[in-house]
Amino acid sequence: MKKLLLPILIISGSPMAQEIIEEQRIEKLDKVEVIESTENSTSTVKLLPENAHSIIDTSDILKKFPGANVNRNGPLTGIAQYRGLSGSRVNVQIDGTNMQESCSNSMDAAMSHVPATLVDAVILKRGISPVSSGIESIGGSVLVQAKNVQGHADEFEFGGEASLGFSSVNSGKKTSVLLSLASKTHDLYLGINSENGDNFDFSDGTNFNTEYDRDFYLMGYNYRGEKQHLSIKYNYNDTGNTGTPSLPMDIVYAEGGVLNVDYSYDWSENLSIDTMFSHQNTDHLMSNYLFRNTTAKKESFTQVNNNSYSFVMNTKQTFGNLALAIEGDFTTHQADISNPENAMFNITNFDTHKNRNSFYVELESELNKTLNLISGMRYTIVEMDANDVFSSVSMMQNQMGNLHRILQQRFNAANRNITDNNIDLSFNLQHQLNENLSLEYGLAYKTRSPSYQERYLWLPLEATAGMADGLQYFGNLSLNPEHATQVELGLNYQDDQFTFSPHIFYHQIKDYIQGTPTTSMPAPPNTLTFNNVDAKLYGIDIELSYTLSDNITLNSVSSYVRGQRTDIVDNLYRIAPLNTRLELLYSQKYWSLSSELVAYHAQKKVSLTNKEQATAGYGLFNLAGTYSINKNASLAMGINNLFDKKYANHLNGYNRNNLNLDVGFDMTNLQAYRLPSEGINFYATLYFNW
Ligand SMILES: [Cu+2]
Repeated sequence: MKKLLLPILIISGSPMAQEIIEEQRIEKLDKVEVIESTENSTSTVKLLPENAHSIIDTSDILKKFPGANVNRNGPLTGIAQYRGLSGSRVNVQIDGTNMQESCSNSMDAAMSHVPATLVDAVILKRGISPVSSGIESIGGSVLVQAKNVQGHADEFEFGGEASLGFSSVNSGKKTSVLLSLASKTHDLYLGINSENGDNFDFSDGTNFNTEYDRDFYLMGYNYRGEKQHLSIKYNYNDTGNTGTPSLPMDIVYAEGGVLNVDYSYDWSENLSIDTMFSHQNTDHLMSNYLFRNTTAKKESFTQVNNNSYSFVMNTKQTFGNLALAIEGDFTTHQADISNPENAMFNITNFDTHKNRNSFYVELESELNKTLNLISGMRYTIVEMDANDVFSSVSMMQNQMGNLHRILQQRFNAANRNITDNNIDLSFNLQHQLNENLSLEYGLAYKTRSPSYQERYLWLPLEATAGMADGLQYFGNLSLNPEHATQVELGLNYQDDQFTFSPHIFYHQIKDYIQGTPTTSMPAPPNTLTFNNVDAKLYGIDIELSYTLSDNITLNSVSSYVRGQRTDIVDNLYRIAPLNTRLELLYSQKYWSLSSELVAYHAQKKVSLTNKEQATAGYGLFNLAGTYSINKNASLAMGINNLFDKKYANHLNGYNRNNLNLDVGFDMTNLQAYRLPSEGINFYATLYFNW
């Protein structure tokens, strides 16, 4: 499967590249490296691990990728966005497992699962992801690789690394340790991360409540035989009281993780098999009174349970490299709303399952010396169902009781067992024009089945996978899957001094799932119902790097995406505005300095249907430095938002916390106050390795 990766972008180092990186670490800290891949002559961009030093949440790394961004609902709640699509449209995998969110509002967002200190690499397949990258990948694929180790010596060797970090804007502290015992054939490792922070400051005050508290553990074992590899990994995320001010509730806790077993066997040079099994279980409690002043106390307890499998056969044939695979997953979601002061109050929000079984075939063929084609076809059966629901409110003899009673009866009487038969196709053609210049053409047809929220949200609630638009939604049992036709054209130029890669794309999405004004009755005013509409997204993202001298490099990433409805005149909701990053890096043998300009355009192309408010543009200036103290220790420090600019990131939502006085709150208008982002922040991180 890994052989079929398209141009990928990697932030921080992968274990395979660790040796190369070790050598370059001192000299090229923070440099974006363009490495020629030997596999398909496609370029791979890498940033070194130290680049994550100012980041709390792993998803923030996405802002450095062309075309990518993050919808942030809290300090540990970052939802991946790629080219204007987010949520379940983006296939986020942690160590090869499709990560499931327990929270019906995605507070435990998949990309936030592994803390930045224990992430080895974040890989984004730029452009159209081949069908092999995931079961539903309409909005692209993001892979997070947690840290791992690989020994090289005959005898076991102890190894380890540790980091200690501080950030001033929120008095944030983080500590991480990774210990390993590794040899040529066996590796054992254990990683621990602990972090917490207070509410962050901005120039006019404090953003209440953005505090966070999390511990994270990972452990694993690898076996490398001559023909077979086995790896067993387990991770566990223990998030405590953590704010999500753009959502109606906050995180009381989210506890759970993934067990992943991967086994591969090389039958011969031309045939190998790769099998994977994983299990995930996460429990989560959220409440509307933890950090807020509430008279009507509510809490929601959610659980996710997932088992997934994959069986991939890779063969080398005369006509190319062929991959055949069967994979799938079985997921249950439960969410129950209760009132801690009234034991009689009880609402089944969700009690659903979603089973996906999928088959794909993918072929990588060298058509001639300059043309490389990856073509794939995937067939997926998605089967979903929901159990009967109950609301204690339905027993009340008033208007609210009437609403709950009718909706509950209607839902329980409906057929909720739904099966979708989905087909995905993808073609990626790489054309090497000369030594320095290549063109990429992509064409795909991708499908996504509705999420359990989009299908089964039977009561009008804001349980919408972190949309954070302040609106209540109804699910819809008659939704069709989304179908996207995607076209991509990319140019990659690379010489000793200069790299330049602009990519343009166009997506036409039929049956795009979007909330539209509710027409069914009874319904509270201003409620939306998930519906199939039509949409298109198009844009360009550009990556550029210029080596001015041995010590000075200029790096830049720019992204533009436009999302529109095509059935009516409206814009798509929560789309990143035009943005660019320009970094000037000066590096010496033992230290480096970088200055970065980040500029975001205003976003006025907002969704009227979602009552989305425009945001102003802004520019930020960041400074960073690194110093290698000795062979075993280094220091990274910097200042973000040097001029303490007050700004609102368009993707961070509105304040929903009524105690967040410095930001402002209006109960009658939930879109009244955009959440401000961090003011000036000084941070420092010490690294050790042995
Ligand atoms: Cu939640």
